[in-house]
Amino acid sequence: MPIPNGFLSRKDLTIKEERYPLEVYVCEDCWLVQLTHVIPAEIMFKNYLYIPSTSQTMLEHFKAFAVGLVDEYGLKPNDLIVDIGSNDGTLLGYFREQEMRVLGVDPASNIAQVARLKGIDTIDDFFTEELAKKIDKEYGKAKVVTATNAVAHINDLHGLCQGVRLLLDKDGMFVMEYPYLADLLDKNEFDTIYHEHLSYFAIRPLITLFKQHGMQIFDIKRTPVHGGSILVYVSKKGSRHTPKDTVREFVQLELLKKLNKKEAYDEFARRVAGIKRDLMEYLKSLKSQRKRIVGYGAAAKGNVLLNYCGVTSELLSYIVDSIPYKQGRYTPGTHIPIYPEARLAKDRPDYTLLLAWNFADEILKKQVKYRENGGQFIITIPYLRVE
Ligand code: DWN
Repeated sequence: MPIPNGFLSRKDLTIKEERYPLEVYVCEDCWLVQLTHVIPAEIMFKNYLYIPSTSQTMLEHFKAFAVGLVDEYGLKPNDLIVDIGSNDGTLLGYFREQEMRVLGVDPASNIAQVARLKGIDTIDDFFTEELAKKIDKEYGKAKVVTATNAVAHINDLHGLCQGVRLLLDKDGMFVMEYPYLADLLDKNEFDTIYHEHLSYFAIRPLITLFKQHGMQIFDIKRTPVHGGSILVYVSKKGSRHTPKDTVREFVQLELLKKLNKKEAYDEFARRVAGIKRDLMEYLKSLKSQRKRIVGYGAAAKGNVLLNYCGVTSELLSYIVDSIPYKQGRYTPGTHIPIYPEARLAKDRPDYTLLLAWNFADEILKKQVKYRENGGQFIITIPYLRVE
């Protein structure tokens, strides 16, 4: 598999692309689902093309996240909030609006610059125990450390825990948000398995991990973003935060779903093979009827689906996407050109394969005209359907 966010410019098309094994394993001791082949983080994250703030859904989500946390835990003006994987500072911007002191940490130098231009102090480096010591010295203890869609990207989970523990004040909390493994399996979200995501977390393996570092999960909340995510609240042992019933409820849910049994993962693999077969049969049948098919959303997960299923520009003539960085480039491995979204209503292809299925509501609302003129969306997750 090529790097999932490794979009190519036209001149790159002739250069041989690096490909890497993409194999996902489950540990039959602690049941952590994880990749075995780790691409060096510098290759994937130093110059990064993904920004969440082009999606209204994510802007609303981050605002609710920040306002909710300040209200629920009575955070005070000037409390320090550190965001790991802070990207363009969108989430921290909402904390700053509530007079919190904010600091971003993100290795993507190109996007850290965007955050700084918005006045969000950002360190463009990987979060490690060493960096946590420097932050503690320069900024003091953090009331909250957040990490939205970031922990799964980190290879050294023990270093992360040590750094967070060191940086948090005694009653501080670490709030991590990530796509929930139970939803990934239930909804066949196989395309979210790619090199940026080294771990696919259920709650039980995280309880084991945090316990090794004198920390505990004290609350868990569900959120629908990215195909079903959870917010996990972690504190130091002995802090004022005591575990709520939600922790026990999620552990029971996972045992009920047999996430500690090998069959759950073998059945998932069988369902994924079925989706690949059905999608390719369907696209090829449309092509044989001379239908025009394009893609929508040059998402990292979209690149996984395209490369895994073998969808190339033979089947999809182009993909539209809202992110300026991606327009004018080509998808990794499949070399499909990417254009601005406006092309869809103008060009009116017969079918559009929705690669960014996690934003289906927002995108289908945006493309009412295309659909009123007979355009149809093909959606593959959780099962193949046309809308
Ligand atoms: O964990 C990660 C997730 C959270 O985001 C990162 N490792 C990488 C990234 O994955 P992704 O690229 O699959 O993310 P998105 O945000 O699901 O990608 C959506 C794509 O769709 C973006 O390229 C933007 C595009 N889009 C669009 O063209 N029109 C999105 C919306 C909402 C739209 O209206």
